[in-house]
Amino acid sequence: KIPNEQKAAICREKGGKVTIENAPIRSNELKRGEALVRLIYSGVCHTDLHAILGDWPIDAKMPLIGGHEGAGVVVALGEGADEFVKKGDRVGIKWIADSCLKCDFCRRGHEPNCPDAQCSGYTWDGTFQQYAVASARHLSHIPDGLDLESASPLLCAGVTVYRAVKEAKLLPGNDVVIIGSGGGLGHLAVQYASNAGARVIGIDTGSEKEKLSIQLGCEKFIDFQKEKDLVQAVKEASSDGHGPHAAIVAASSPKAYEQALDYLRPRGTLVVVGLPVTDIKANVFWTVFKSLNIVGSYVGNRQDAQEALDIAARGKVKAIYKTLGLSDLPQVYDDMHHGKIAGRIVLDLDK
Ligand code: 8ID
Ligand code: ZN
Repeated sequence: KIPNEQKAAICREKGGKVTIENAPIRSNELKRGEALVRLIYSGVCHTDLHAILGDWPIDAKMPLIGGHEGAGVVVALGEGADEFVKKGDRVGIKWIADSCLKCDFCRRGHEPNCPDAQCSGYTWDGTFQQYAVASARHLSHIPDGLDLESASPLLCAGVTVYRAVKEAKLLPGNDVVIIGSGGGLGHLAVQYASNAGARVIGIDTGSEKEKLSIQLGCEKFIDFQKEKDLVQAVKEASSDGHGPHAAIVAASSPKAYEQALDYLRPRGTLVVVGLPVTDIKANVFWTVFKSLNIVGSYVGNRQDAQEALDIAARGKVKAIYKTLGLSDLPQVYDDMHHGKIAGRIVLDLDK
């Protein structure tokens, strides 16, 4: 039985706070293609914090229910939604809430680049609520053998870095640096990259994130707060001293981008993932002389999501998280702002 009311974390103004409130459930007004998902868990991504702070050039809807790593069960279907999901299916809500599936970009699998793409927890109410309305065609199917709790961080962090590893075009044996290797995205990037046969160098700070990075597969770890000459240290950490083949920036730090262009080896690839409010300053001469590649990587498509989940269901990748309650979200944002979170925080939406 679907109740009339639920708990949700709502942000009412840009730069404002989130408050836990009673909110209506739209179960009787599902539109064509929509499904109602009873969410049990949601991960908290740094993007959710950027959204409420208003960090980016595109505004989030307000009032906003944030969140885009939701895991739960389908409980109601709008007309036609049964083409994609059935009641009782275990599903995930990811960042791309919807896209047209008809345009040039969608047809090529570039769903995040669809001009009509909707984003969970940004342009479309997200997963910090117990019952979310979703576009059925963009729900991910959570494989058997993967519980909802451990699946949730994969729905953004996992998919995003899995795709970023693909964009890095690594060959087995290549060196890759993961910047932010102890964070939500980074700790999963370390695992997906090791799985792809790469040799992983982690950069982050503090002993907890160092331990996590090493435990998950980094062969070298560099603490960016302690290391005086980071560029030199990364080059030395690479197999042949010429620098790594790729750098995946999974940190919201402007500095990380400047340094990466300096330590990458000739023909190396900078994968732009972390979203600090900044420009990338690439020197033209060195970009040409070293023949560098700079590629933006924006979450992943439906297939990337399915693959990232399957790899985890097969036990090759495991999200490391701590579970708190929905009511703890304000504190989680505070800790995130201060860089105190190793791995991910998952919210139990009933607490
Ligand atoms: O599709 C995308 N491109 C996408 C998808 C999801 C998230 C982009 N993001 C963006 C987020 O908006 C955010 O800007 O990726 C960034 C990282 O998200 P996250 O993993 O959820 O954040 P986190 O858990 O806070 O981890 C960041 C880590 O970076 C470290 C921190 O210590 C933390 O562990 N870090 C920082 I801040 N500066 C660093 C530096 N200079 C650094 N690590 C190494 N060097
Ligand atoms: Zn995210």
